[in-house]
Amino acid sequence: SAVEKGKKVAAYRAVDENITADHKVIGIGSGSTVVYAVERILQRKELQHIVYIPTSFQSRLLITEGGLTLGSIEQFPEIDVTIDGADEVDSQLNAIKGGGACQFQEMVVAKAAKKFVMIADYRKKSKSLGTEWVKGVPIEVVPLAYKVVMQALNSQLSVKPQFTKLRMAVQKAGPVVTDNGNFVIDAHFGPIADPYKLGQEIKLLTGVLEVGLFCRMAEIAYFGEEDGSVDIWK
Ligand code: DER
Repeated sequence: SAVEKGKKVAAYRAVDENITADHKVIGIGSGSTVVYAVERILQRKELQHIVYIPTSFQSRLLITEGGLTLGSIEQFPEIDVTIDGADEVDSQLNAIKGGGACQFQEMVVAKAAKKFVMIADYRKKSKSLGTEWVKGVPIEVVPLAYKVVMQALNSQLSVKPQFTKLRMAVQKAGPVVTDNGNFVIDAHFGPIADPYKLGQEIKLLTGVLEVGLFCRMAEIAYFGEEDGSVDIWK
């Protein structure tokens, strides 16, 4: 499909332009686009010696099933480059992430990297966060606090959410449980004028572990187009 083709060309270009044989530690994000990044890494023999750091159980599987060297962020707290997907990206390279409920480990691994690179298909390009991705900003919360966080989201922020929803699992009864044993609340605000400020406000609410707003972090973003070309934002 055009979307899969877009994911692939973006991922391949990002790997080819950002990972070299002299890198020692690379962070691997989560989701479906990053699968193509690992596919490209596996095609390049000179990248096989590098240690790869996961951002989720899914990401860990990608690394181990590819036969790549798996490392932990505890062993390698300094990362050369982290490559990850995104749910929506604005022209300042602010992003909504967490569609796959992995944003806590993704944030740790992205922040530990000297260079953070995002890859996506054309659907993720946005003029303002909250206009293309309308499922809500993913917020990872400690389970016992999810109700009080929900209340705080609806009463203590400078902007009111249009909805706040506890993310329910599809093939498991009850809520989605993250790799860290937590819940996810999706809060939709409509177009977000100041994603950085909103992210900071939400992060301060008691019970919140991490917010899926990755602002002022990425150095470059690759978007695969339907015609197989790649649009690069930096
Ligand atoms: O959940 C996440 O943060 C993923 O990186 C997600 O944002 C991208 O998933 P996709 O590559 O399957 O669109």
